[in-house]
Amino acid sequence: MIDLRSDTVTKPTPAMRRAMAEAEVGDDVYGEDPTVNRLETRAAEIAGKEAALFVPTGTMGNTIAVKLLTTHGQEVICDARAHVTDYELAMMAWFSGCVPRTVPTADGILSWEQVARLAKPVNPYSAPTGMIEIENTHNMCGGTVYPIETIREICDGAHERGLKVHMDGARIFNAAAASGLTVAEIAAPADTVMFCLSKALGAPVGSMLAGPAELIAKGRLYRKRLGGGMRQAGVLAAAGLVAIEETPLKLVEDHRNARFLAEGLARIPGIRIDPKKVVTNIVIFDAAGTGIPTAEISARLKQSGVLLNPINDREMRAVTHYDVDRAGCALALDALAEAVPARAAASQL
Ligand code: TLP
Repeated sequence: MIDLRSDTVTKPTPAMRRAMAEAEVGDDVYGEDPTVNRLETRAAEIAGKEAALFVPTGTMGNTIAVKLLTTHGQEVICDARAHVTDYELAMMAWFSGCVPRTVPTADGILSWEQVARLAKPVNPYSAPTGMIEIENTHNMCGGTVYPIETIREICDGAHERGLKVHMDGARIFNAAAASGLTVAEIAAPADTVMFCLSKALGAPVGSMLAGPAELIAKGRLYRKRLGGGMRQAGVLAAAGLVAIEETPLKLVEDHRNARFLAEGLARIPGIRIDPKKVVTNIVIFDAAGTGIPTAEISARLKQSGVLLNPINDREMRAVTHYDVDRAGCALALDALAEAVPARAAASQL
């Protein structure tokens, strides 16, 4: 199977499996797992923050960040297709008592002007703004990367008004590979940053939440409340350590494969995509012009050994990662061209 549904589907590499088997462990709820401690120290260093917390999932990392940076009854300003509002089971409401104030954007990138217009102080009518959430890279907008100046403008503006900023950097290493900046440079203006070990980096489990030491210490208690107090988690952290040291160097290859896919897709009648906009590992394309429902395209592809998910009736998403190489991408394109015959596309034009 050529699995392009997500970069969450990667299997641990032999080096990760070896590290997991050999990991030194202890009880992490007592703070005694040396491998988890090592991962947290290293993650903080890479993110350029005082401390970091190992959490089982990106959703838990974002959930804890919102809790740390807001109080009940506040608004969280985010892009309209942000993961934190669309794919996290309303955790900001459930756990933190906050509501999202969503902003429609062309490519998932907020601007300070948009945020400034919506940010509200305490008043007798509306929910005051608590924090701004920025997603970098932006998943559902096709892996778009925030320009560093925009991040700085949003964070500076927010801080001047006493607002906090959390960066959902699930794929911040892809943003770093695409921009030539370090993860620390990208995350510096934000108060907290979450990044995933289990997405593009390929670890089997885990994400990191990084920020000021005092906040992260508090975050540790929220992690426990959410059922995330893991015990001999060093077996998982060991794979995470391999992932943060070894995989970032390979991400440019995933980005090249994503561009290759996008260019091939643009040649298939009925499919719409601008390959120039594909700068990281996520390829989102509009298949409405094929006249075939996206769920049906997905089903046809599966029969040819290619897994690729619809996002909605029009759009589909392909995500590249280290378990699919260039030849795999070429096969996926052949399967797609076969799944949407030109005459079906032509009948819709
Ligand atoms: N994204 C998953 C799905 O949930 C859509 C994927 O396949 O891409 N932030 C961003 C930007 C994400 O893309 C994801 C996962 C998360 C947070 C949550 O991470 P997990 O799945 O570890 O809770």
